[in-house]
Amino acid sequence: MTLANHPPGAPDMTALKARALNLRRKMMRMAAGKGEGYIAQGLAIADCLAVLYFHEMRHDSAAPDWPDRDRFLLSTGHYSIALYAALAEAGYLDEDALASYGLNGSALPMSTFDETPGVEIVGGSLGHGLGQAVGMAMGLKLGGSPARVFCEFSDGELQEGSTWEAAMGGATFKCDNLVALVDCNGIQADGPVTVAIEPVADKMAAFGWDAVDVNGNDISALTEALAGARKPDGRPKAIVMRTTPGFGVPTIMARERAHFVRVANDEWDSLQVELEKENA
Ligand SMILES: Cc1ncc(C[n+]2csc(CCOP(=O)(O)OP(=O)(O)O)c2C)c(N)n1
Ligand SMILES: [Mg+2]
Repeated sequence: MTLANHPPGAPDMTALKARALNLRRKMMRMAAGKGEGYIAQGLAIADCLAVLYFHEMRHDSAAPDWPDRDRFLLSTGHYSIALYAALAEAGYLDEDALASYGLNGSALPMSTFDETPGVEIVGGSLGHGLGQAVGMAMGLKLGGSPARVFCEFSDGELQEGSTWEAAMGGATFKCDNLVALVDCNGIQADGPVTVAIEPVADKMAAFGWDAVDVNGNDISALTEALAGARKPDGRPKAIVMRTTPGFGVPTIMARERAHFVRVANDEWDSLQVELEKENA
């Protein structure tokens, strides 16, 4: 299968910004429909997902099971709202299906399930994404596939030993087809991350990874970091993303506790207006 945009040429910043805004619009509609959700994290990783799905990754929504597709693994299953927005924007999900986000019996549960088209792993129990990503990257390489694996995980998960075991494995087994996207948003559920995880990029480098630290809400920094992560040099790559919860919607950005956002129905309307104003 050949894909028109690969290998990726120069990124089209205007197009990628428009995609990121579309993702944020979709997420705001989903959260408004449900009345609550993990919208702050979703808004924060919209830029990363826009760059992955519309620039960096080789994938085709007309062939979701294409064996050589690049994989995106969302380790933080509770960020599902962002993944669903990206999958709808990329043509894997019907736009109409988004309205069922988080409802009982929905195919789009608040924490990801791998039966949803385009969703590669089950989410919910944190600390397992990177281990699965290492296994997938090894398997693809052993099978001679050119596919790469992109794995998002969080600062909260850096407090779990399983993440560091996976980091050691990825380096040991020379998974240079693996890119970790570490979402350092500074929070974990009810407050700030409590265990001293910094300096994250230096620690990943000490574990044998090629690691960089970027502003995760800067599309041009993300495209540059991802271009740098294409090197087949025997090392797995880590992009440590500093993201701002609620990015793009000032009232959510200003919230002291943004892990789970629940506001009144009419407030959702004004938050959607804020998003449009910020991007006008
Ligand atoms: C193994 C495991 N322990 C605890 C939880 C409960 N939990 C859900 S979200 C969350 C916060 C984790 O921090 P982070 O992943 O950084 O999420 P953020 O607050 O930034 O959304 C926790 C502890 C879980 N889902 N899985
Ligand atoms: Mg966090």
